[in-house]
Amino acid sequence: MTLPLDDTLISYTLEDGIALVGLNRPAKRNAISDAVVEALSLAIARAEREAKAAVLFGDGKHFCAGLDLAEHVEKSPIEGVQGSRRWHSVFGQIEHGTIPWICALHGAVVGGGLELAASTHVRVADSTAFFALPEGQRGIFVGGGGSVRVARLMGVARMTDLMLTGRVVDAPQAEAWNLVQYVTPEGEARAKAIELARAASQNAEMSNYAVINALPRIQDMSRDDGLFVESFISSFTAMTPEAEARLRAFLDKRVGKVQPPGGAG
Ligand code: 1HE
Repeated sequence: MTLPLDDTLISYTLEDGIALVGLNRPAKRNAISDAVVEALSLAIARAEREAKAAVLFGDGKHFCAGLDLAEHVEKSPIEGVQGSRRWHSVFGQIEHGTIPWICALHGAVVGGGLELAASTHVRVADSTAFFALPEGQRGIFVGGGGSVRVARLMGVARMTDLMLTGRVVDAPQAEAWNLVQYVTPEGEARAKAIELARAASQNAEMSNYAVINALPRIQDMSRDDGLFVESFISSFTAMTPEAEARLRAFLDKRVGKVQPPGGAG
């Protein structure tokens, strides 16, 4: 299916090596249509070409209202399957790509919006963020990878509860449930996400690649296979010239030590 590419649906800015990618359909609460998915795919590819890390956020009052229900109601069963597989592929571009993605969440993070957030590597929510999976109420099921990614983040019992009962979770609860790693005051999630993206962008490229690509795959392996694969990735990563330069810099006391939280010490 060829869709007209509408690059107004996703905003893209490159700032000091960090790609800032925005869901830019605030009148529809950033609901994800097929065209949004295609525009997002292009933005991800561009970010991978020119950025060392990326931040994903939503414009307007909400991060994302999930699947575009107006578009979905017109679809045949096979178009539904194809659409879901396309979401998997594009969200997979984020999850198993080449650069770290940090997402900044506020307002509604629901349905497919939560599935999209779950494909990024670190999630920051401000105090206005709320999380829900209203698929059951709409007569549908998750289709953007939620049964795998969201269930692994918060646990299948909690996800089942949200989907069966329509429970809506606030930002502190989402942090306690491992859906997000940071909670900020209102309006500060994006700045925090940019700060974290900058920190991640300073790491060795190969280390970041291993964190993004090896760590989640190892979770899918048996314990013994995971430990075995870890040894090879560990050795391979340490043998890159960049690793050697970084190790020498530490040994020669040319770079800072690990500081306790708060920085003093
Ligand atoms: C939409 C959508 C949408 C808003 N698809 N058009 N997602 C949901 O079930 C969530 C549905 N949305 C809401 O519950 C609310 O819109 C919000 C809580 C997110 C925001 O409320 P509010 O008061 O700020 O906005 P609003 O007035 O409800 O919506 C503004 C417009 O956005 C309105 O259109 P308008 O033409 O009347 O102005 C809404 O119809 C439109 N809009 N959300 C289409 N989702 C791959 S499987 C994933 C499955 C799912 O994601 S299921 C969850 C779907």
